[in-house]
Amino acid sequence: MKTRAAVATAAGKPLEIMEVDLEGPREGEVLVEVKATGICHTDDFTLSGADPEGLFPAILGHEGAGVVVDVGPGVKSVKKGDHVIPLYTPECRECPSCLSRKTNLCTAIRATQGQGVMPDGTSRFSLNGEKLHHYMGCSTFSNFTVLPEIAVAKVNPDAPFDKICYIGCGVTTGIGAVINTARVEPGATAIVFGLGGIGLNVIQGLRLAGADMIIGVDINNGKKEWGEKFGMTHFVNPKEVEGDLVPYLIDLTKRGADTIGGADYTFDCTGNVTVMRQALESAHRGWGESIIIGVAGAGQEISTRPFQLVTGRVWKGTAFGGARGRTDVPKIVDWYMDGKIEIDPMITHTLTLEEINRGFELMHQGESIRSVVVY
Ligand code: NAD
Ligand code: 022
Ligand code: ZN
Repeated sequence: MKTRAAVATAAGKPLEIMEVDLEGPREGEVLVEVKATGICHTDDFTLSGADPEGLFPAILGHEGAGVVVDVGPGVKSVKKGDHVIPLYTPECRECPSCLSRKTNLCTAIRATQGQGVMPDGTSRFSLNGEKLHHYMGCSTFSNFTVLPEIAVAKVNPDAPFDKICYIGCGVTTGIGAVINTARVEPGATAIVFGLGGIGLNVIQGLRLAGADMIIGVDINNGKKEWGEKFGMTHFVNPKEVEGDLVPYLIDLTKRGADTIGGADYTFDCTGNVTVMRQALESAHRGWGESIIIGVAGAGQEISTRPFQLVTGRVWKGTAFGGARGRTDVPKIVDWYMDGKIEIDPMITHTLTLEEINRGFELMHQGESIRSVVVY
């Protein structure tokens, strides 16, 4: 079949909207009509050429929602008409990682996904007979896409596509980091570094978990109002702090009889390795945990003095918020439908596929929290 897609033809070039060829689903695969897709930082990282693993030409996009329109042989868990969210972190429930219960990083199709092809080693997308790469196993910048059955989460059909697509990455990453990775308890203190599309979801996750003190840190004062909307209790702009940021934050988190200070949980949502160090060092001595969510540039390194860990701070990271996609994503959609979490105000721009490059510009300019393309 033919489908309309935004194609990444080469690194550093704007996406080109065109008709491409798409083969139907093979064994264990499903054909999905993508109804909406978010534009996320990783799409930009790859398109820019900064991603050493980026492949071209490719169909990017990994934050979508749509409807199953066809299934290949052997598919049992979904059927035509089901509403689904594609998963860049699949959940096979059979590999050693899934069975371990210790990680969400399913390994069933990991190698081929990184090579931009389906699990059988081939691509379903082509243009004039030339192969186009899949991206993060999703390729949601195409109106129709083919996905492995284990890489779709079946969700409530009443949920609006143009909002729940964000659950395909940003919402689940932020909320999941709080619930699954940090396992924040009621009454906790927390610091969130970077109040963008991820950090705001960490903040609403902290509110949901019952955290008492939720400190947001951002170099952009415009983010104060945004943080407050989702549960932030204190705002700090590092550029306006006299002296060093870490001692300032440690002092701010001193409560009652605790004269040591430091937060129970801190989250990096910037991808900046200097900020990651500040986040670790502003965690409480003896038990504070710091969670890295931000993705740093290729080859970047983090550092701290080992004494920071010897004295009980814990450094952790999280991918897709530690969420097991087929199990957890439908629950987050239900939380949205039940009004337990908010998504609508974070979607600041809705675009057509033809306008997709403007979505990337808005992200560069820091104008958007999230831009969503509706097909
Ligand atoms: P964003 O650009 O919307 O937000 C980043 C925020 O950080 C901005 O508000 C910016 O002003 C602020 N900031 C920049 N430098 C800062 C500094 N020195 N101190 C404090 N604040 C600073 O980005 P986003 O969409 O929220 O994504 C954040 C990061 O999360 C990215 O690196 C992205 O790739 C990553 N991410 C990771 C996962 C995962 O599974 N681990 C999933 C999705 C996104
Ligand atoms: C999504 N991300 C950032 C913004 N939006 C993002 C990027 C990478 C990962 C997670 C989220 C990530 C963390 C750890 C891994 N990845 C490796 C997982 C593994 O090896 O099992 C990651 C993922 C997918 C891909 C590359 C890296 C890919 O499909 N190319 C989950
Ligand atoms: Zn993403």
